[in-house]
Amino acid sequence: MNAVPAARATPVNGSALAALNDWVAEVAELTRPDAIHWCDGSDAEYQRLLEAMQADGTLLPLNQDTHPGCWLHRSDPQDVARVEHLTFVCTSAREDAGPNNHWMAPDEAHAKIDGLFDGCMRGRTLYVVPYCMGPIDSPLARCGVEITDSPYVVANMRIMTRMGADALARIEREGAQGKPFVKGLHSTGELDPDRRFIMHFPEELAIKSYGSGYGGNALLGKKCHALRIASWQARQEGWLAEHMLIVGVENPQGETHYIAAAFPSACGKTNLAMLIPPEGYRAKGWKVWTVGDDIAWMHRGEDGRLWAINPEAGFFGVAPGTSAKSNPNALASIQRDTIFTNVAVTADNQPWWEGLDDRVPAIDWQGRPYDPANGPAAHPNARFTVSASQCPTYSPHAEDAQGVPISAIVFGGRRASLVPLVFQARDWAHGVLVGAAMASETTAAATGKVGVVRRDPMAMKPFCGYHFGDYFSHWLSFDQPGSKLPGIFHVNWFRKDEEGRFMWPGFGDNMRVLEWIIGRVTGEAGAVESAIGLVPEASSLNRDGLDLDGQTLRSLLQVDPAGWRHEYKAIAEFIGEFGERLPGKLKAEADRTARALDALA
Ligand code: OXD
Ligand code: MN
Repeated sequence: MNAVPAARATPVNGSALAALNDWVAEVAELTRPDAIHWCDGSDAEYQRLLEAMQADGTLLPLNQDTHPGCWLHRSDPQDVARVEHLTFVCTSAREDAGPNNHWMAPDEAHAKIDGLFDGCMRGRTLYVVPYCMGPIDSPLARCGVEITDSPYVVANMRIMTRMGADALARIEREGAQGKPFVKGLHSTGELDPDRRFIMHFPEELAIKSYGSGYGGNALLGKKCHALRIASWQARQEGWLAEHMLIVGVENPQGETHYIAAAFPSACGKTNLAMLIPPEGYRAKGWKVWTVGDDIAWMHRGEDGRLWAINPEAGFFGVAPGTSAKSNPNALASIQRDTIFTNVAVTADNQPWWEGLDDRVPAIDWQGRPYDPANGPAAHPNARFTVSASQCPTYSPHAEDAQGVPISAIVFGGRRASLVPLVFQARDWAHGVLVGAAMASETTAAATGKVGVVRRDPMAMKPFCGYHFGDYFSHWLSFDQPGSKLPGIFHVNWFRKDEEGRFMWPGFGDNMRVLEWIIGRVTGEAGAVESAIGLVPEASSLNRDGLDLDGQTLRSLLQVDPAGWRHEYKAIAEFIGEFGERLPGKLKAEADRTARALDALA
């Protein structure tokens, strides 16, 4: 592994809870709450929180006949997505954060954000939220404590993590062994975009977030801990914290292969994780099992394979576009006990969003009577928060302490042109290049312009807590004697024709691509070599029942050398930005592919 600065973590000699108590007291001294509540994670506590939020209008009950236990939260209209431009990685040395992160010196960052926290919880309750990322008994799981003044955040954390007394007990146990927990401090502040920061201090295993109540900015277990801080820890300790879904594909012989797939935010990870195979596959006995839809923590097992857990306990999924066609399992999951954020409602108070069905909503996400002149009824980044256990295809192995073995890693993005439906990397090093070179059109999951192609290595651009050059070296370091590494693939469901229509049907039909991927790792499926990797022959994809003509399928699998020469120039320029920290091996892989493309000119 690469040499990295040692962590300055919470001192937990003696009782970890003493360290926790001291920190809570210190935060209370700074933020001046009216009350302090230590969350135990019980049902009774959750019910009391819901009632209090209903009483003050933070949550509105939805139609309880059709959607029992479902609630609507309307966020501040200026607080609807992650804010990458206000997200900082604060390492002692600027270089360690890399050109891929906004950086601030730790002292300056603490001073700036502590100034905002000063007195901010007056009149509010400070909640102490102990949580565990990953199955509570898993050696791969990690704990944290979030201090927040938002009951909405507490309720979401209860769904998204293992929160409460069990996590606190684990924190105490691990403290006695000298293992630190991640400290996250959050306040919604005034929800003023000009007084908003999401700061990470990986060397201290600490997070401070001020001024937003929204998703990845505020539920600190998710992006802040399980990706930005965990990616830093993973590098130190020799594992991987990735922006990946985990899905199990069971064949008619009853063997299950697990696939981890990295797509940028709002590019269909939840849909792929919950895929329902086409009728012909179901009839033969193929099944799909959902382990996770957003984050994977992967460790090398004693058998040399990569084993993965989903550190989350719930789904914080994008609602718009979720329908009986795109994701029936998600729809079934969110019929009860779900918190909806920024969706519209129908006249009979059911949650509604664009793409759900052809009903006309009555009230938009801001609580106004629906008027198409005001834009979409649901915010394009409207979300549902739901326990993973409510998903009909939740894997019986999702809670396994050792995780599940990964057979294939898939990278992908939204690319309207050029990038084929699927190709396979030649080997691990080439696969790391394929991941590093990923690009995708931006979506509404983060504030900023939508639909612009940007490089998003391994879908981690907004989430890697350190220098991308070091991150690529870390990935390469897994290729060691004795490793039985997964095959690496790239997919693109989003190619468009000249009229701007999607060429590939997607959703359930993506199963055909997954079958080819599994066939490649088991040695059963054929492929042809191309300059960018191995592609299927059109005949090696199962077309039974597929509503797609042969010509379109062939063009989806074609590699256009001229277009790719251009792409590889852009890739060389992009990876060049990582300067001296770019591993030579990655540059050599890129040069090799560029030369192969030149030879075709
Ligand atoms: C998410 C995101 O919420 O990636 O998962 O933005
Ligand atoms: Mn995500």
